Amino acid sequence: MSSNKEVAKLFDQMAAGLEILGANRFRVNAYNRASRVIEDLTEDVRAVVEQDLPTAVKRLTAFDGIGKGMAEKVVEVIETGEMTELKELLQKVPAGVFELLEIPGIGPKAAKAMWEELGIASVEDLKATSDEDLAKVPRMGKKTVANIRKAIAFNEESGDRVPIGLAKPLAIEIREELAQLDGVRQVEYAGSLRRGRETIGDLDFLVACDDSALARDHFVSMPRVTQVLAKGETKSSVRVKAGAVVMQVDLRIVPEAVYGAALMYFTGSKEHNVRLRELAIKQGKRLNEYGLFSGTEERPQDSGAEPLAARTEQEIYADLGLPWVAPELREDRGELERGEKPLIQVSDIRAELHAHTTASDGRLSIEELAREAAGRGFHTIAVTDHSKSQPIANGLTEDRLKRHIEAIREADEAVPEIKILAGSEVDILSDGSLDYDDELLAQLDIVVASPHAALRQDPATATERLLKAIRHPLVHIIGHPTGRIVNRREGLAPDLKALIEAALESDTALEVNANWNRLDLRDTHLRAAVDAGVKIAINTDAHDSRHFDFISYGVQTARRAGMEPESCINTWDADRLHGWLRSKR
Ligand code: DGT
Ligand code: CA
Ligand code: CA
Ligand code: ZN
Repeated sequence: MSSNKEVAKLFDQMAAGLEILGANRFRVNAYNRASRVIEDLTEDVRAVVEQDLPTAVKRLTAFDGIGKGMAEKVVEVIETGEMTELKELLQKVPAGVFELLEIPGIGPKAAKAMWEELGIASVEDLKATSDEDLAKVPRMGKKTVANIRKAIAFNEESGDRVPIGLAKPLAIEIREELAQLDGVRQVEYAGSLRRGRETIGDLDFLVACDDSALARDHFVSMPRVTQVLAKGETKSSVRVKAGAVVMQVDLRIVPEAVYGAALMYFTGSKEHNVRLRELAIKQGKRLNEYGLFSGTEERPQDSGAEPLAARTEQEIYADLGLPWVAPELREDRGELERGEKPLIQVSDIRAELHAHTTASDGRLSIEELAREAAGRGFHTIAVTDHSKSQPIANGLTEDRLKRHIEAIREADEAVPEIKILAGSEVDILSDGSLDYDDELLAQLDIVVASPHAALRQDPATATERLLKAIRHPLVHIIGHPTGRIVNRREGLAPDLKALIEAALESDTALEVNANWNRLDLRDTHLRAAVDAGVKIAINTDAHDSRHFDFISYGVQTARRAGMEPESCINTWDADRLHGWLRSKR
């Protein structure tokens, strides 16, 4: 995590705290603005400060939105790791009141009101407060109270699980660190991360090495470790903190000869392991984390039995008469009967069909976006900026879109390596109508229709809304169909079966939005769509060049759904893809 984000967070907290204490608007705004500016800086704020301390304040004030006072605080934070003023503020406002702000729908004003009027100083307090009492808080209607209750329940359900997009980069760093140690022969993360789940409880590392003491000692003293939970012969556990991410990390050191068996066991899922063990027993064998053994005696390794297979996962699956099962499929959802059908992989993806430019809220120009996509070996990139009902995202009015189409046509000439499609991510309004009229939509090569607002509709209304968009003859793809945000917003809960039927009938594709905050459709819903034969698009929704990397999260979600490349329109060659797009014109 960049230090920009960490520093910005402190300023954010400061602003919220001041607001809770009823401080002057201008002061609150100064912190809010500084937080936003720092978070959006393209330079690393730490590097800016450390480049030359005596002139740091002066150079920081050159950034729009950072005055002298804020600049001094930035320098203090970078130099000392803390902000004195924030520490003082934390003496006055209980930490639990800040916790309230984590609940969607509760801002500083509401937190302040609840704290002052009812003495609510933690989420626990809030839970214990009756609806009647809560409704006594100024500007707190019945509906707000109901929404807060829902948000609390949702937060509890998602618990402390970390989104895969935050857990995976951390895991990759830890893996690199362990791999570099002398004598390490094998190292891999197992568990839910290897299976590609959308959120991760803890990280599970496996190491086979010559010097287990060295690996263990290094593991518990890695830079991000904040607490050592266990340090034992075969298993060690630590808590790490990297930016805003706090996770438990387990390390198991195993002999190389049984590495495959251990990797298989600790990759899970538990349910998949149970199935495999049942299968082994039917075959007169015993499977555990030390290998696959003949005979059904428990813990055969204790009596010195040699396993039939243990070194690699492949050998073990083969001995059970199975092809190797991709980790993403190991959820006991029929994977043992799947056979050798191909599973989609990142290298199959040849087109990006949902991306934004500076015309709306993206950071790249049309040409920059096209060159980025071409550099990734794609034959097609669709420019799909936001439509007019998204003013925060600088959505395009009809006139702007018409000019944008012309600019896209020109860019297409200028960048011959790739086909640039003129498109739109058009809003599906709350009643299912689209944000542009048909005449304008018909001029576009590709239409991605997505819900962005009114995401708390009841399921029946949401279903009608999405059905209308799916059946619209000019729509190719439904973008992030539910609008959910992992761990933060549930989004729409439409009747998926109805959507799938309609998508099949009207030949409309459903999207897997690969941004790890979305992963929408989610794996289980996607599986139903794939099984029914619906066309699927996997798009990164890129707003910047690095967002193209999100594709791996989308593809992993698709693999969890058992998707073959064929189902995904982004894998098709240019002729086939363009032909299908034209069939809706
Ligand atoms: P998480 O951490 O909640 O995201 O999910 P996992 O799947 O990583 O679960 P975790 O960390 O508790 O354990 C890692 C793997 O170890 C799990 O997927 C399967 C295996 N495992 C752990 N405990 C058991 C167990 O009691 N029985 C079996 N069969 N497998 C287990
Ligand atoms: Ca785990
Ligand atoms: Ca674990
Ligand atoms: Zn988008």
